[in-house]
Amino acid sequence: MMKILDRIQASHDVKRLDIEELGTLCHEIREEILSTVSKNGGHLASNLGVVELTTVLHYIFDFPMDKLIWDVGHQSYAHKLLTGRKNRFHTLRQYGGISGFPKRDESPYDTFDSGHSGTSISSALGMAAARRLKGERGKIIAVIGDGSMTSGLAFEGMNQAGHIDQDLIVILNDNEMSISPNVGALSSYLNRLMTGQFVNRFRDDMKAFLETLPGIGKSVLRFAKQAEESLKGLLMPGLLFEELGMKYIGPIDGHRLDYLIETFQNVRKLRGPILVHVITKKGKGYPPAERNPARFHGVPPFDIQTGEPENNSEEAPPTFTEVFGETLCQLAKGKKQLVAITAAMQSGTGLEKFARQFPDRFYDIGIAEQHAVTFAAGLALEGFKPVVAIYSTFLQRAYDQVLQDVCLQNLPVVFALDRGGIVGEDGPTHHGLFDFSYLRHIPNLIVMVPKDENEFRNMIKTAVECPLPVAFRYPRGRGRGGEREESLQSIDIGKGEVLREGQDILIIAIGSTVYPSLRAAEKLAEAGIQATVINSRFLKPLDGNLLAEWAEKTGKVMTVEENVLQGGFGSAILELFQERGLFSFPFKRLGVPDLFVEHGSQALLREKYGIDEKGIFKKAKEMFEGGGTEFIHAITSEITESRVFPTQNKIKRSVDLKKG
Ligand SMILES: Cc1ncc(C[n+]2csc(CCOP(=O)(O)OP(=O)(O)O)c2C)c(N)n1
Repeated sequence: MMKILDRIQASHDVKRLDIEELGTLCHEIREEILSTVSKNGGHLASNLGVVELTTVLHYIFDFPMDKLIWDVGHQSYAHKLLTGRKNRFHTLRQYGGISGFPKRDESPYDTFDSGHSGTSISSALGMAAARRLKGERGKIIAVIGDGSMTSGLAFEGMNQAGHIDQDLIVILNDNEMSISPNVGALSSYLNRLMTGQFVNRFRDDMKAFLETLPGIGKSVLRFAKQAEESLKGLLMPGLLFEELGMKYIGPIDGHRLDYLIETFQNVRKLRGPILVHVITKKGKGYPPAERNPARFHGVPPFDIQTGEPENNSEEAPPTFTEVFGETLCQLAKGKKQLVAITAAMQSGTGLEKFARQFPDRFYDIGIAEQHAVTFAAGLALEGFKPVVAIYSTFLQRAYDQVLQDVCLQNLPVVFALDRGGIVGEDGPTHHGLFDFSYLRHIPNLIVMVPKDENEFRNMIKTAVECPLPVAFRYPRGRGRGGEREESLQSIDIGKGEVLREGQDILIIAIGSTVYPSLRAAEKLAEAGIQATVINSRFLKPLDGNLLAEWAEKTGKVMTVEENVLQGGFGSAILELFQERGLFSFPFKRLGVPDLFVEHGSQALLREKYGIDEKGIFKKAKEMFEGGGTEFIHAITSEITESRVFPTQNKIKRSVDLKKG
């Protein structure tokens, strides 16, 4: 039998349904999400929680004339299914398939590309302001979770929203969870609203007051009672939001279609900034996710019956994240000043064990990366050794704090940058491809990049013992396995290592590109080309003498990095050679070109951008065979190539944009 979902192309199809059909539609959406995410991986629990809310928004509002903005966007699957993407939904998060986040170039119903928390209110407010300036009609709606509401940006948006009095509907999707249980004062406040402490007190006060009014009191009371179920909370104060200048409506059961419909029918008629507080259950409808919403926040493919991940081999090497978490616990035992900080990513950054073992020295500060860094600066000033564990992409938020509050004051804060490089299916908002470029130029900061687990463990020790600001950056995924060296050794700051010697070409690699470079060198040897491979280990400071020595010995240099080429590792080596007056050899940089990398598996994307073993081999061979062919940066080329020209003080510019 044809499903209702198969007939839905857009909001106007949803509007034709009656309440029973809407219920069936919700059921079908859940099945579709569950089935697809179990195969492709993705954000399961958040999506299951907003099925009714999404369906009702499409039932009440007129998208895309009205605009719907999803904060983070990880919960937009139902929205995608209701807006013409059902047939492509099986390609979710796969290379060339539909994205796991809203994408404007994917659909006119996707209003704002998101992926990072807290952007919905500001972007919605901007659109609302634009509508007013243009004299256009239409509602602007931002849906934001209680976790994302803890980010400073959300409050900056609300602060302005209440002040400029634009028409704006903010829906607070409160499931009491960020990825882990939500934290902080805002979370406690919402919890009190939800459990009705405010509501009951207000209701009692209001009732007593109305009853004292002769004549009108009783009829108003009757009306208030009738309105209560559908307009639950219209009379109830969300004081915080009211004080910020927004009308507060709620809390409303986000799984009751009838309540949601009546509420939004009324909300639609209201003007000014409004906050609708909707209560949902993360993982709703799939018992394993309801029981453990944190584990099902973002999942790899799993078995629907058991909820267990596929390919869950006990023998698989540990992930870099796990190695980080374990090593930090090991170090924290002997170092009382060591504290760990996460911005709402306790499990994502591998800090669960640390939180259990050292609860007094663990801080989950909410989705507030800027605060995390400056908070760490304060701790460091008082003699502590804060380790801020953060995904590379999210530290982008706190660039100024790293520079200004930590490095300018030379404070010994450690930055553990997880998910450096290509992260895979989460795509452009989540790849950690800019950190080499945004950290390399900051004075006082040391940046280390491990090639494998043992080196990583030693780097963590080195960082924790270092009296300066240090960052180490590691990739998403598993390490190489192999024997674990139990005792930890400090690494000499700024020392690289020669892993293989050969006279024909020098390959300088860093982090995740070291082993592929070594494998490529083996293949090159089979083709009669002898490569030296240096593991730089440090992005900063560089081992200038070692690199210069081998550049001169081999006469051809190639750098390989999993970062954008602009301002990255290869650029650093070019600068180093320029400073040392080394101009007399061909130079090639491999890395990610000047574009935003799409979503897809890590392996596929590394291959596409030529930074896997195959790509390194191919380019090194070409370079060896092509000898001194001169190329200069081609903006449109996939791989930027450059040559250092043999003029001592002047870099001659070639206009030849021929590709290699
Ligand atoms: C700036 C930033 N930091 C961290 C994250 C990682 N992250 C993705 S979703 C999420 C939790 C969001 O919680 P909430 O907004 O309540 O949505 P829910 O998943 O509970 O529906 C976090 C921390 C992010 N996307 N952006």
